[in-house]
Amino acid sequence: MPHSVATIDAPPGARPPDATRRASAAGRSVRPDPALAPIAERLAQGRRLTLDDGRTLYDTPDIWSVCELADSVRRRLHGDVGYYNINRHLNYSNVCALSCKFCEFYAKAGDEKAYTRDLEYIADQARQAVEAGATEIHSVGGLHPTLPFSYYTDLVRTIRDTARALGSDLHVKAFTAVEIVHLARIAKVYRVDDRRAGIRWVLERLKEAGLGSLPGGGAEVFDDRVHDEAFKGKIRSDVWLDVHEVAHELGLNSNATILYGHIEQRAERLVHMDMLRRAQDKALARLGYTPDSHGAVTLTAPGVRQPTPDMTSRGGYFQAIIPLPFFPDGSELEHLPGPGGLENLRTLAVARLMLDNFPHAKAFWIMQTLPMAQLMLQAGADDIDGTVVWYDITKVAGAGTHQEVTVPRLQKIIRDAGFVPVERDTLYRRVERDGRRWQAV
Ligand code: V47
Repeated sequence: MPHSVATIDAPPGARPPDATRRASAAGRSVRPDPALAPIAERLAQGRRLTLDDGRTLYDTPDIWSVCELADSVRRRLHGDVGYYNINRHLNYSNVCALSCKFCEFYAKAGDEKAYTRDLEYIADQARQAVEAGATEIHSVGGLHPTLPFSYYTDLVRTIRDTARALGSDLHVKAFTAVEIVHLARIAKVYRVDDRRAGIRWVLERLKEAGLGSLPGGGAEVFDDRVHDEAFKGKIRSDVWLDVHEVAHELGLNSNATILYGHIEQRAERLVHMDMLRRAQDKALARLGYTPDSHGAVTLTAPGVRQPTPDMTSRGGYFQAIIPLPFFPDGSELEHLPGPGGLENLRTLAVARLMLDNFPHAKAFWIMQTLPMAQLMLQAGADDIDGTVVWYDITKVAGAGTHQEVTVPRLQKIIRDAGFVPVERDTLYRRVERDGRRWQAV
């Protein structure tokens, strides 16, 4: 087996032999690709990768070395641990004022497939979640044109109260950034000239009702061209980032996604990743981390202490980057092929390497599939999400919304990939349990 670039020993700037360069130029796979040597060196020193490095990681035919580099970073952070959780997704309504071209989920009021869950349904889901030992409910929906603001605070309160009445608790991770802005509009507190005030008002009330964190959805690709072509009407990147920053200021953790493999270019994905890591630099500085002279805080350098939930008294932060591969079926962009397996693997690995200040990289098995999530555990991912149960936003061919996987299966998937399965809660604390009773340690 060729020498790993992750432990590359070529001197900096060493030129590859002619034959190797010729093979590289011809696009044949050469392992290790010498173009990756300076990147390996920067990673070994815990330095931030540039956008040019990102381009090299995407362009090299040596995808396995890219995965190996990402794996070495994830092992530095998480050793041989592979995380999963026991959760339940709850899509409260698919009725949406928007009609994003990539989305197959939305319906218009009155459509046959339109639904909006009442509080009784939500309480029942919470009850079932507690009975299954879940620690989290992940709830998102469309931008419903007429539901009042109180529906959303009631949704959160209902989940928490139902769980407590059963002697347990459920972390509510709910509402993407675009939903938060929609709620501010519904509550008539959104002002374009001071949007943060309205966002803050909404988040404070949701937090009071028991909201625990924000999911990473709705980020799509932070690029105006892609926005205008594929999801015009949705908030732009500056507003998405504002929502997460205000959430962090209020001590709420959040995640971030990137929806790739449709009309965007790889270069636009890299800019998206760069914008996310700059936003995380700010969040980590709020927690007391010292930025370098360029304002960067790097968590993947050897020996750096990772942020922990007890720090959220000072502010929240992004926990996980979750690359989401585009599912064309049923969307207005159905004619596009969607990303292939190697592109999914590479994008996960590149995201792990570029987002040096995100503690976790998640391979969301529902969209990646379980076999791909297993490969991704070896290519930078440390988390594959959870039991899920119901999921309506994307469905693999032929499957309905019941997309559940059991805990033993999740554990086996992780173990067979060479990692030790560890149950986590939403904030990545380890979970100890006795049947359906659990506590985070
Ligand atoms: O916001 C919509 C995306 C997201 C399609 O934070 C699509 O832990 C692919 O954000 N093909 C929702 N993707 C999912 C999401 C998520 C999932 C798991 C965990 C977490 C977390 C967050 O799904 C949407 C949108 O970006 N999406 N349509 C599609 N056709």
